[in-house]
Amino acid sequence: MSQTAAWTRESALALLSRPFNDLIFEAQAIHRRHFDPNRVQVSTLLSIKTGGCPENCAYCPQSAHFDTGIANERLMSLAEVLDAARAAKAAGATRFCMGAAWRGPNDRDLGAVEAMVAGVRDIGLETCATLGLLAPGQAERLRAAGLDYYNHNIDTSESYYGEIVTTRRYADRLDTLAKVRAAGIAVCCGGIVGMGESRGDRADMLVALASMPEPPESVPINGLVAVPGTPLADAAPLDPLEFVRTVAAARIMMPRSMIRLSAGRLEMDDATQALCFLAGANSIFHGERLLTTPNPAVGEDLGLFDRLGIEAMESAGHGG
Ligand code: SAM
Ligand code: DTB
Ligand code: SF4
Repeated sequence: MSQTAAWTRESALALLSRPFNDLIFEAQAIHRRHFDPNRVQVSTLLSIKTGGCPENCAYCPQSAHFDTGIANERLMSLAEVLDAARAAKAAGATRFCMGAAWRGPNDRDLGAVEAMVAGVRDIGLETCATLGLLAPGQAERLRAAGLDYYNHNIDTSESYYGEIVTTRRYADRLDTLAKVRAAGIAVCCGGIVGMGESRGDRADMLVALASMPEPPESVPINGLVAVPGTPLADAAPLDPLEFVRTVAAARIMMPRSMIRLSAGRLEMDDATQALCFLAGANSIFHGERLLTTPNPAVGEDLGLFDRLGIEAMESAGHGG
């Protein structure tokens, strides 16, 4: 089922629908061609600006449109961010990702983020930021400050996007992704599954990612964290095996990208996480908090790595 022709909705859907064992076997075979199967890259997240976001993403606890109990906080200070970065490094992370609940940064806030990026880099961590939509010139500024990766997810298929967000268009996301790429920053782009989308939507999302002029260096696959107060609070949980299928298809369709088993690990048992690594996931978010929601304890992750014979990667490096 390896293919060189461009992926289509039909071929991606056929891939996602293959017998489970065939799908996982192929994903693991492809994974081994490009990566050490027993190494996983570890990133830590920090919410540098929490809550009060003007966008209405139906999954997000930080949107000002929903009452989720998350207060609108100010941008963190440089010293607080650097303390958190040092702690993340000490806990074994190689990349530090700073997230802000903005539609996009204004120029003054961007100045503060530039200082954070430079400081985190000096600590010896790869830098990543996720700040929303970027205006012309902002990606270049971030690159000049030393930003290695920019996270900006397409989240779902283009046709399902309007069910999830109405304050911006799918095309706006693609526009920012193009700006990030043009500025020479590595792209981290993926999506969320379990939002009531169909397997066809998951196929479309993976095709969109795999068909970018250059596929993203990192592809986070998030399981929806259903947060009370958000419109998706009562979304029916996705079959864990369907999550594993999505990871496997991402690995096959983007053989050289890092596939990140992202949000939703707390809701997964260890065997499901192990299947995700077998299916080609080779990156996780490490640390007890994602942005606002909990993530497995550091000790639990290290214990799982130990049981699976997995070691944390030193550094993925650019393009890896
Ligand atoms: N505001 C910026 C933006 O939207 O790009 C950056 C922060 S935003 C929280 C980053 C990503 O987190 C979103 O694109 C989405 O994929 C993911 N995310 C947010 N809430 C989530 C949830 N409840 N479950 C899973 N993923 C979530
Ligand atoms: C990504 O794809 N997932 C991360 C990161 N990129 C920024 C965020 C997950 C957020 C989960 C909900 C929360 O903790 O607020
Ligand atoms: Fe705002 Fe990002 Fe949350 Fe959407 S996902 S509401 S843009 S913080």
